[in-house]
Amino acid sequence: MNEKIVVGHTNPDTDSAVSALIFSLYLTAKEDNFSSCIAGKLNKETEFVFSYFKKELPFEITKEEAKEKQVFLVDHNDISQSVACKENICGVLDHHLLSGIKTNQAIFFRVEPLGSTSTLIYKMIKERKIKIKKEDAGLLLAGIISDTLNLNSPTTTSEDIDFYYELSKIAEVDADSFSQKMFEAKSDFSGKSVEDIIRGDMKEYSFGGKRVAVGVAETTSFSYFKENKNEIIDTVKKIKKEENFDIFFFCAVDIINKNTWLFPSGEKEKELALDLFKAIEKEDYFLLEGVSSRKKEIVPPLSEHYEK
Ligand SMILES: [Mn+2]
Repeated sequence: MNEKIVVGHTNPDTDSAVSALIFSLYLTAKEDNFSSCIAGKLNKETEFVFSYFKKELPFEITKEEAKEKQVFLVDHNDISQSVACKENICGVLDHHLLSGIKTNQAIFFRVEPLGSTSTLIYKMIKERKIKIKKEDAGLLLAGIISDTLNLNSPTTTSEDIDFYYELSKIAEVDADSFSQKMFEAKSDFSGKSVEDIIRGDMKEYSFGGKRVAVGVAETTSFSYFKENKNEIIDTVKKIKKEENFDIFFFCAVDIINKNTWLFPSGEKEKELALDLFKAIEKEDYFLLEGVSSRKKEIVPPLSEHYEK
């Protein structure tokens, strides 16, 4: 029997890393031995969360290494964001739009439109009346905080809110001050190149046969992006070319004031920014006022545009 793993999407974020760890424990208790993995290097926010709760990091895995294993996907269901392929997927647990994924066999599949995969995992833990450890509750809380921007994202649901308070109680964590520390860690770009930042949270989609990619950097202030905008513009163009994307946007998101600076990589992207997002054209970038969610506000108009 092949080894079984639980893994989140490539360019892992906090929700995908904590989901892989906690859901591997859930599955191991329920049926079989699962280990947890991450599909790439962690960002500073996620590193902060794991060290805060003194948890060991899931180990990093490549597409090549994953071939030998049975792979349970958490926090994604899109092959273009995965180290898995349709031959070795053994389950999906997620909160994103459906990608039309095809598998070779019947698999466990649960997707709910919640603010985070962490929310869904805690829902399942409650359904089975399992007692959760203090640090594990803290990790799931961090997943909710990260994906819902501390309940401020338009993706936030009533279950996210309820579980946020329940989990912070169990974890004995003051969620507001903890979220501030997470967001400071997230906004620390020191030691990283502009290219690292643009590629750090980049997601790829296939819409109407087009390869569409959207990178996001969440921050508490635009100052880094103001200072580095020329290099950012050159780098988004370079990445689009290197990766052969049909469409590529990079978005800097001010998670405090909920505004997005959209950096288009070409003329087509500029057109889309004006048509689809009603963006306000600035000298070097486009302003999306009141926008903070790739999942709810940036990807759906792109998907609709190319799938129709
Ligand atoms: Mn997520």
